[in-house]
Amino acid sequence: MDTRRSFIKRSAAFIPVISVANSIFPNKMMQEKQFPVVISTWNHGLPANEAAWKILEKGGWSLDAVEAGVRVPEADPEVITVGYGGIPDADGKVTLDACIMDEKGRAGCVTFLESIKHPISVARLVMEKTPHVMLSGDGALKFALKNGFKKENLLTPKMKAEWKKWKKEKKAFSSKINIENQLQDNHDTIGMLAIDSEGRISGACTTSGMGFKLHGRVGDSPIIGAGLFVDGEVGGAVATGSGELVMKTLGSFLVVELMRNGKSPAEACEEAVRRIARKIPDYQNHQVGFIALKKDGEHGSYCIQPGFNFALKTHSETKLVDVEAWMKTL
Ligand code: SD4
Repeated sequence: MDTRRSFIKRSAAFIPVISVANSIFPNKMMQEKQFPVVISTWNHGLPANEAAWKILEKGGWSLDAVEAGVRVPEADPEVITVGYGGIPDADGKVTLDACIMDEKGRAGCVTFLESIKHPISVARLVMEKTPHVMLSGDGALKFALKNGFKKENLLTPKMKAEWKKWKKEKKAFSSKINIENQLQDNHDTIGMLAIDSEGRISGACTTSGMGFKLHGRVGDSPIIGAGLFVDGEVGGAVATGSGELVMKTLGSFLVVELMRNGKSPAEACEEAVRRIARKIPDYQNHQVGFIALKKDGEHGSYCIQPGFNFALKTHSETKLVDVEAWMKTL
């Protein structure tokens, strides 16, 4: 039977164990509540997050989760801005950009890659199997084929017809993207950030880029610091929208640095959009959206034009979040 004395004795032994555990794992309690967490850009982020979640909920690594997540829109021909079925360039070729980064700051990218359905997995192999960060064009294709990837035709009949129509109309090349397209179709580049149950953050970004771009054009999405940046000590950010604006301001790196200096993810994204608005004269003709995730699980976003959203998944929530826009505040 429990006497008061024996109870106090057992409790006294238990209390130091808890406080020692809390001092060794100061974020443990918080992590159990908030992690895992995954966020990704646009409506197509919802099914992508589900694929990532399958890995995260089993205690898997965020790097595996973000790769598996973004492979979903890469393989989906209905998503016309990523991977298979993506809008071709001015020459009628589907050329893909992707990058991936983990909590240790390891990074891999591919740019201007043709005929490979899953550029994100090639980017991961660049990171893991080469001393380099980026492979491009024919070199990236050669590397992919050497590592077991299969050549596939990524131009769907639907996109071939769109390209023919575009050529016939002889529309001038335009660098304005997302505004009309986004409002009609509401889908675009996929960027994803995830923190696993051990608090490790990773990110991935993959796209077919701007529709009908000049052959050889590479956007921000595969550029570390522009389309994606992850620092395991701080958090991560990804961008979507007109890559030229993001590259000129090194947007994702900026968002992470602003978080390092104390801004919340939402404040950091807003500041990066304000930077674009200050530096780039015709920014009003473009869309750019950032999403950011701090290493404690706090997330936020901001964009130029209304219409951008992101998908969120945690233990307690699965939802799309509409993002506040700079143009609404003018
Ligand atoms: C690019 N940033 O190639 C990509 C395209 C994109 O939302 O994200 N669209 O410029």
